[in-house]
Amino acid sequence: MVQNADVASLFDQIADLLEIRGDNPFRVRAYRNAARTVGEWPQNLSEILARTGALPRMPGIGADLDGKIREILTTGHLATLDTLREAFPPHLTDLLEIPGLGPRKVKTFYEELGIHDVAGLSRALRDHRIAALPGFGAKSEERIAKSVASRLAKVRRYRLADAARQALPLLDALRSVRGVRDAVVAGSFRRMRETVGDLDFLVTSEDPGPVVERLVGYGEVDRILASGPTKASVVLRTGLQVDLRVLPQISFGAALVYFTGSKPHNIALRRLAQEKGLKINEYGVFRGKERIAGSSEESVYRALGLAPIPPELREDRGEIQAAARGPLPELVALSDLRGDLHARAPGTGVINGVAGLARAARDRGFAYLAITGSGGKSSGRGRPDPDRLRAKKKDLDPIQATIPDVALLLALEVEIRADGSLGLPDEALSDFDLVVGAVEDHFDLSREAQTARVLRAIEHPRLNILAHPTGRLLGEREPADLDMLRILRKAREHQVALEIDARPDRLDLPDLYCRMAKDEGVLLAPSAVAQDPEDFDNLAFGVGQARRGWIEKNNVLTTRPLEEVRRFLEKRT
Ligand code: DGT
Ligand code: CA
Ligand code: CA
Repeated sequence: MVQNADVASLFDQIADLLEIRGDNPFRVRAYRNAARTVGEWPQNLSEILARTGALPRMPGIGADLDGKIREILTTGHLATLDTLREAFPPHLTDLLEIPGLGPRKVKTFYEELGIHDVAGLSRALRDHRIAALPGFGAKSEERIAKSVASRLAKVRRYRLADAARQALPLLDALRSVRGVRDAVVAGSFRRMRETVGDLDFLVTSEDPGPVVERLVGYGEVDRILASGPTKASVVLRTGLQVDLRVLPQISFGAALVYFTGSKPHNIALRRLAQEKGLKINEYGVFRGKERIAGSSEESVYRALGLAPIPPELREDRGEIQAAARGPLPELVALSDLRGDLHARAPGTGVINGVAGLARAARDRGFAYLAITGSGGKSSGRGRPDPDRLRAKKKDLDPIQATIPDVALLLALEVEIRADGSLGLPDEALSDFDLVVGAVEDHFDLSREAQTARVLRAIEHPRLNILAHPTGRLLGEREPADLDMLRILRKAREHQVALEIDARPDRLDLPDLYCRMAKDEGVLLAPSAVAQDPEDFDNLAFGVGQARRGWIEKNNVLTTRPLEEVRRFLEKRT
């Protein structure tokens, strides 16, 4: 369901682009005002439209904007914006978020120096090309450089897997303190967001002092920001901040809800409590002075008339309305997975490498594992050699013999070229159990061209899985500009599954697209893309994205038995 904030964001983007283009200021202002009105509107417009067939009358929203809001609510996008975007590079508007940079300066940077994203601006600053621009000079260049640096520092977020590597030993350390009953990492970490800003530890104990001492004395601590009787904040050597709260068992549930967040979810809960004449805070749920819930999370949600809500869903994306109607979907769990369709045989020592991966798969209770030979550009120098890949099939036989409980499939990973053709001739694709296609370059094509490229690849009769569909690299590369709805519909039509690449820097397919995939009936395939046995540990984070996308067991291809997977791969129904 489209949220009011999504509508507001599209209107803001129009205003940004119109401003960069130097459009009529009144028109820009109309979009800005509409963005604010819609963003602050107390009811979900999408729901109102669905229920009543009309939008409420809103100040400053005339017939034209009313039509545009309907267009967004019903189609998920806005043709006016799509047309406008075609005229600009996709990340140009990121520059507007840098303090001190308005549309006029961004326009100058773009037109004079071809700067179209923050990275480009950083390079220009380093080479002192900004100071050389008419009307700028060394002083203003320095000011801009400071803004860029502070913005980059402020938005520094840590990948979920990296945060986990730091959180888990600390969690163990806190759990081992005498008197500690429960210890969890709440916040965005518990919600399995793809990146976290900091770690929020909650510990229950009747004796908080030693818990706080353990944290501030922890070996990885670089500096102590604050330390009190029941709470502390520290920064680890990596720069990651840790917030700790120690509390009595009786309010553990309420504190878990409060500090797991998200903030929008909490705000919505508080509003719901008010409607019911209740009060909710980190200590419990109260009717007047009487405390009616708080020791467990379940008690808190029940007291508000809600089914318990899994942490991954707590983003105010419709979970509260759904929990008021009845139980939430049973989300897919790591233990539901029966295999992985994308593991990588290292170039040399194939036998040892594959055997290690197969044993790791067996230890996880997997029934199948696809080993991927790379046939595209990523195979390195020279032309792809289908014969060499075919030879790998024989390599698998002796390994299969020693590890009979995991069926080893042979997959081919093939590049999707810029025009959407596959990087190997059709004959080469037929000898494999499955074909995994991936975009590996030209991430900056226009939305239209990028979408057409992927659509064409999906139409290829041999393609089974679209790997890391958006190409995002967390903190490094934005997702490619794609019309995901069209891609999902095409994937459904051609029996292609979308991968959730669980590698720490990808987590691609992102949560919102997972949810779209579910709505469109497209199957997902979480994959560790393992090269080493321990890489399979990352599957937990891939499943986290799926859970954030409301994915259930039956939406996932690899929760199915081998025979069903084979039928899917052979494109029989
Ligand atoms: P992060 O750390 O940026 O990845 O995101 P979170 O969600 O972990 O946010 P954080 O660490 O600032 O706070 C943890 C939770 O505490 C947050 O999800 C909700 C709750 N919280 C923090 N500040 C407020 C607030 O002002 N109001 C309410 N209702 N909840 C808050
Ligand atoms: Ca946090
Ligand atoms: Ca925090």
